[in-house]
Amino acid sequence: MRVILAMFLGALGIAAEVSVAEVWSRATVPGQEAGAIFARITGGDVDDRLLGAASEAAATVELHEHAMGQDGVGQMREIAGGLAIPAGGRVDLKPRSYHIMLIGLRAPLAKGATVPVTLRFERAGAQRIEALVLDPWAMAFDDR
Ligand SMILES: [Cu+2]
Repeated sequence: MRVILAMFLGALGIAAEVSVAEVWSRATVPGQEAGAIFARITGGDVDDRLLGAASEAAATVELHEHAMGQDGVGQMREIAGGLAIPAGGRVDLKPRSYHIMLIGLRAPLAKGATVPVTLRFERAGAQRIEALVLDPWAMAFDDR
């Protein structure tokens, strides 16, 4: 079915682009000034790359990855050069892995609210998405 659809779209000259689903974040607790956004990204017909993100919800927005430090403590750092999204592949932004970091939240994130974010892809361009705010301890989109 997937192949047939690809052929059909190909015949129309329409390329399947990157798609983003299950976009979520966590409600903040008092005093918390940073948040993270998670999502499932599915590659399109061609290799692409997530270069960055922007949101009016925070002063600074960065693409982060999680790494284990030499002391065994998890650390976050900015992804240099963006995140590869292979054609037909799937990349999950999830806790303790890749995420979009919101630094300097302009307002607390309340459960049930949505956070607008614009993702910038190398080939697919800008994609506006909305993250659903879940519980502060949520570990996946289904934790509701
Ligand atoms: Cu981070």
